[in-house]
Amino acid sequence: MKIIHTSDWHLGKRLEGKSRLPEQEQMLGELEKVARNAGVDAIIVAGDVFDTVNPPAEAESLFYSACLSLSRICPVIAIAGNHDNPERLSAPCGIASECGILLGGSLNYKNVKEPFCGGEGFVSLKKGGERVNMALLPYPSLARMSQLGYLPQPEKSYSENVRDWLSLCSCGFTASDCNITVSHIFMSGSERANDEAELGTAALLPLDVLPNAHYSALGHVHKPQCVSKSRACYYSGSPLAYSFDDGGGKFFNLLNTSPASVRVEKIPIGSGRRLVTVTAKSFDECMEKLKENVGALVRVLYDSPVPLSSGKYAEMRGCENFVTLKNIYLVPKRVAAEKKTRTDAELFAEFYEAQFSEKPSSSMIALFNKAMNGEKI
Ligand SMILES: [Mn+2]
Repeated sequence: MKIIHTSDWHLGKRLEGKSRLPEQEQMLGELEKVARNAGVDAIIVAGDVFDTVNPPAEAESLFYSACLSLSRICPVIAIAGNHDNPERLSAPCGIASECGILLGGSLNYKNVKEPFCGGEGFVSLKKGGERVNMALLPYPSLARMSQLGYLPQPEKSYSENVRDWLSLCSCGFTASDCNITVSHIFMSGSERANDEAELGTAALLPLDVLPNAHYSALGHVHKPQCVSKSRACYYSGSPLAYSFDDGGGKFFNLLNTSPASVRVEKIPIGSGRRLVTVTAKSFDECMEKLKENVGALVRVLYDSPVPLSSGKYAEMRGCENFVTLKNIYLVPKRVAAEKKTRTDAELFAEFYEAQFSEKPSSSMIALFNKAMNGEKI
């Protein structure tokens, strides 16, 4: 069978207030095309479907319409990540199951409909003589598992509890078929982007929490990677770059399964804008670099002692691809020390001159001194 593994869509996510929904829509269109062209038999979304537990309606609308389009090609399986509300994700499971969509927010898959068959913690799919078993564990925080009735054993560590929950989910694994673990967890040995803030407080887990499977389809870390070849443990990564540090390629993992084995192929994703960081020493240079990077989303590191006027900053914000500006100019220590020995009026005069290219008038300085003294002006 052919199965696509993807995760961390974060539908509804904004970058410093900038909507990524058009790119997310484009990416889902691309996924549909890949699935159709490759003749895919199932699509796995390993958590963080949405960016927040209370996603905006436009993100939900995109998810359900994409699921419906994808379900016309093959069954879709999505589990909850730490960013999803598991109950909310699986709330429409009745309607979804009519369309061959499985929304996994719990461990109960006993009543799933065709084409799935399942039990506690697992589902299976059949095609011809081939069967693929999937152990499905949504983001297993202690609180969430307790809510589902899977109480952690207090005498055991968190890792040991996760191992137990995963082993429960793997009870549908069979020796003669292909077995896949699907979860949203943080494996030790995985490499993440520096400013990847999505990972929250999830604890690092050792590889041996994973049951023996032919492939582990994980979500959580946004950088695509194979954590362990021998244990076939993979993060598909997010399909779009969501942090400025995340500069690598983006992929859908295409699994070619046969009884008791999986071959992995990475399908590059063309959708989505690049996230670019530029450094500029003047306003003009900022504008130049923004022009050079039309199409990307740009973070400007501003390295100048001359502050930007509010008018110029507004002009910069007016550029469609501008995301954020960070002042990185370091006041030399000597200057900082000198500033301490000068009066407020002297510092004001210097600032005024830098802003308006002329010295402040004596009446302006008098006004400044009055204001500093708390006098009425
Ligand atoms: Mn995520």
